[in-house]
Amino acid sequence: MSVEIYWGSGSPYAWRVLLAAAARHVPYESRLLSFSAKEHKAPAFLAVNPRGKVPALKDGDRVVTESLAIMHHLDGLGSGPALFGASHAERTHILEWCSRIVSDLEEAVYGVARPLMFAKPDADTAGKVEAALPALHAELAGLETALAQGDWLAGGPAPSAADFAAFPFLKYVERAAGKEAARAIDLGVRPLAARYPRLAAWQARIEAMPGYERTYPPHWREG
Ligand SMILES: N[C@@H](CCC(=O)N[C@@H](CS)C(=O)NCC(=O)O)C(=O)O
Repeated sequence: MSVEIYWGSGSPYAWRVLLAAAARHVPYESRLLSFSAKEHKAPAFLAVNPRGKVPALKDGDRVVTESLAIMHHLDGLGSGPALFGASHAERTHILEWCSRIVSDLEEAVYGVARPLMFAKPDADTAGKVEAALPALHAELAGLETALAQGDWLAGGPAPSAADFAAFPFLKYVERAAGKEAARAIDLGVRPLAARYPRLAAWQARIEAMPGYERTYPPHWREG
């Protein structure tokens, strides 16, 4: 029996998990929930995850929540290069990267993206975004530097959980940079390749992965 993955379109956390399933060739039943219809707060899903958050994975009677833990669970089910490394030393390094992404990259991305994605554009939007830009660029520069050593953030010949933890946040900030409210602000992320050529090439490597298309947020295709 294949696992079930509950996810929402555009959730960077859910996207991580779909990328991990694709990379590890884990077959899954897609349970796409509609945020606008509040399906993630409906009784049917609260019975799976009482916290009402996606992603969640169901594997028989077992439910796993939290994107990093779900990626780890998928790692145990899949084939091909392990997302959390093959040795203790590799796992330590990959977890180090994942923690850095969760604590620093996410916050830096949200600082810039949230005022553009959700707030009503007003005089303060530009101020909030501009105040958040240095932290974002510090994180992006850190990723760019890491990619000077090889194709993947945590090194190694194949993508790890660190790459899939970071990738959706890069896409998220690029999408925010395309919003109407961002027109008057130079965010320095579109096109990404202009300032961060290695990051752009890394994105392209992930996008070329078999199964990538199934992970792409469906409502982003509509604009
Ligand atoms: N730390 C969680 C974050 C999950 C999360 O916040 N998901 C959002 C969607 S992007 C959600 O379901 N939010 C609904 C809510 O918080 O009520 C993870 O890594 O999976």
